[in-house]
Amino acid sequence: MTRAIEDVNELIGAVEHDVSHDPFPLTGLDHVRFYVGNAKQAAHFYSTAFGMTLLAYRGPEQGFRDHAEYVLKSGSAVFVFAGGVHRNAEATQHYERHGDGIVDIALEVPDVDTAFAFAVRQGAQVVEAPHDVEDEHGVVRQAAIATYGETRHTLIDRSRYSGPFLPGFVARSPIVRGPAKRYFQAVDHVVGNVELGRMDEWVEFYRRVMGFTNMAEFVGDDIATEYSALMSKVVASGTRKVKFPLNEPAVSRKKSQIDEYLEFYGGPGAQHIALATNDILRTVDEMTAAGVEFLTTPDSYYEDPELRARIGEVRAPIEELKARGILVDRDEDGYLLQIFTKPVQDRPTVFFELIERHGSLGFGKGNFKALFEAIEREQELRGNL
Ligand code: TYF
Ligand code: FE
Repeated sequence: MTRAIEDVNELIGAVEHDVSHDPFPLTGLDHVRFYVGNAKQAAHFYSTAFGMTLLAYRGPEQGFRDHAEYVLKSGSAVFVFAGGVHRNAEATQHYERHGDGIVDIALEVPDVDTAFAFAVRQGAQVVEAPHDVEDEHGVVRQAAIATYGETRHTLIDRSRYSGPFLPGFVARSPIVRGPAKRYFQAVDHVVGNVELGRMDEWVEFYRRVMGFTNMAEFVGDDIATEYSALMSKVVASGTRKVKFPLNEPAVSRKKSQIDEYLEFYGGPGAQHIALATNDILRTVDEMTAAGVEFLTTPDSYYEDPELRARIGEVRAPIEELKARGILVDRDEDGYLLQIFTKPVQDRPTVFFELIERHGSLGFGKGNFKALFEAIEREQELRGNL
C-alpha cells in the first residue's frame, strides 16, 4: 500500500478489511455524476470555488450529441458534470424534474459481472446489464443498478483502461490555475434522502444487495421528535471506505428539512456529499473567499461548558473554529471537525460537508442539534418551515 492511499484511508475512516471474501466486493467510490442545467458553468464553479481540477471532457465534438460532460478531480474525489445540449437529452429532462442533482454514485468493483449478478440475485433493479465500453486507451467493463429515486450505482472495472477518464473522454487542461494546496482529497460519505417510512427498506437494500452493515450512528425517534425532524441510519462497506447515511423525514413540530428536499427535488435523491479534508480551517477560508456560503453556528455553541468539556483538546484553538463556524464532535475513537455549506443551487436540495477526521469514525452525532437548528434557520428564511 502506498503512503498516499494510507493517508486517504485515514482521512475517510477506512478500516483493514479483506474484500476478496465479500459477496459484493467493492474497491471504493469511483466518481459522482451530476446532471446540471449548465455543465460548462458548473465546471467553472467547482474549479474556482471548490478548487477542483478539470481533467477530461466529452461532448458533441467527440460525437456524443446529447451531453457536454466535464470531469473534475480533487485528490481521489472525482465529479462529472453533465448538461443536456438539446431539449430531448436525458440531462435536460432530469434537470426539468429535479434541478441540478446527483444521478450516479459510481462504484469501483474488481469484477463487474460477479458484483452485478449478486446484486440482481438479491433483488436490485437492472439499469444497464454488464457491457464493455472501449476506445484506443483500452476497455472498461460496466453495469448499473437502481437505488433510491432516479439515482443509480454504476459498477465500474477500469483495470484494463488507461485513458483520462472513461472511453470517449478526452483530456482537458484546468480551467483556472488551481489552489496551491487542494481543498479536499476524498469523498467521505454520500447521503440519501428517502420518503417517510422508507429508510429501513433502503438500509435493508444496501445490506442485502451490497453486503453493507449498519454503523453505530443513527438519529432515532427520540432525537427526531425532540429537534431533528428526521431519522437517519448509516450503512457502510466492509472497509468503511464507502459510507451511505440514509435519511427519512420524521413528523415533529416543524416541517422536516427532508420533506423540504423531497418537495423541491421532486422525490428521493442524494442530499449531501461529505468531502474529507486535512486542513478544514484553510479550506473554509479559501472556499469562503471564493464565494461558497456555509451554515453559521451561534457563539453559544462554543461557549457551552458541556461541549468544551466533552471535546477536550483539539488541534486548533476553539476561537479559530468559532470564527468560521466549524463544529466539533468526539467519540471513543477520536474527534472530527465538520461544517456544512448552504445548498449550492437555487433549489434547497444538494449541499456539501467538509469533514476533518482525527480518529472518529462517526458523523457528528453530538452536533445534530446545532446543525439542525442552523438548517432550520435557513428553511425559515426560505419560507419552508
Ligand atoms: O451525514 C451525516 O449523518 C451528518 C449529519 O440532514 C447530517 O452529516 C444528517 C442529516 C442531515 C444533515 C446532516
Ligand atoms: Fe454528513
